[in-house]
Amino acid sequence: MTSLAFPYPLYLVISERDCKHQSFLEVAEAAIRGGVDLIQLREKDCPDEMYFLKAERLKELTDKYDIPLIINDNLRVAMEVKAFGIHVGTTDIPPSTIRKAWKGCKSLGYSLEALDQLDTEETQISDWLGVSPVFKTQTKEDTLTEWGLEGIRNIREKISKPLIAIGNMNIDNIAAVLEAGADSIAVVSAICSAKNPEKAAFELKNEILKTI
Ligand code: TZP
Ligand code: MG
Repeated sequence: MTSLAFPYPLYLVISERDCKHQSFLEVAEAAIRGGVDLIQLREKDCPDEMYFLKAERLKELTDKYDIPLIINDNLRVAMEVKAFGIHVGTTDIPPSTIRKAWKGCKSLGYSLEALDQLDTEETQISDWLGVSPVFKTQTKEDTLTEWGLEGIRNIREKISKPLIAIGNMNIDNIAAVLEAGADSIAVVSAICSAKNPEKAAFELKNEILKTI
């Protein structure tokens, strides 16, 4: 039984580029209807003005459904759209800088790429950790550690912060990943590449609810 330390068990990470069959806003809305609990907008190589416009449109949608919006790696955009929070990786703006600059940040996520990060101040002041990646994925190839189930168990023993599992999460491995100690399942392609994102989200959520 996994605790709901992080009450968003199905976490969609979305970008325009990763949405194969519909616009990112259509995918986001379908995914929310299917049961996604939180959305992170993750645009890479996107000028601030364009990032802001996408975030603003997505924020309107997430507000309509009362779903939290997280912005990946752009503090200015996150603050301007009054997002729920931000997610950063180890080579992005450090969590300590975000805490100082953005008092309104309600949720600060940090990618965990190596065990020696666990003892750092940056990890300690973050609200939750992205276990990144759990399994090898074509969606993001510049990764360091493929944690696997053993990696999740190991991290779980060492830290009580919410763990968000990301990297090739799909209907076949969700149960094992939650049982290993993850609190939330984050997906890109399992929803963004699906012909029917609402159905994909619904099935993923069902699988999660059977396990937690
Ligand atoms: N961070 C670690 S893996 C990953 C990110 C953003 C991509 C996950 O994509 P997918 O398609 O769910 O494997
Ligand atoms: Mg980064």
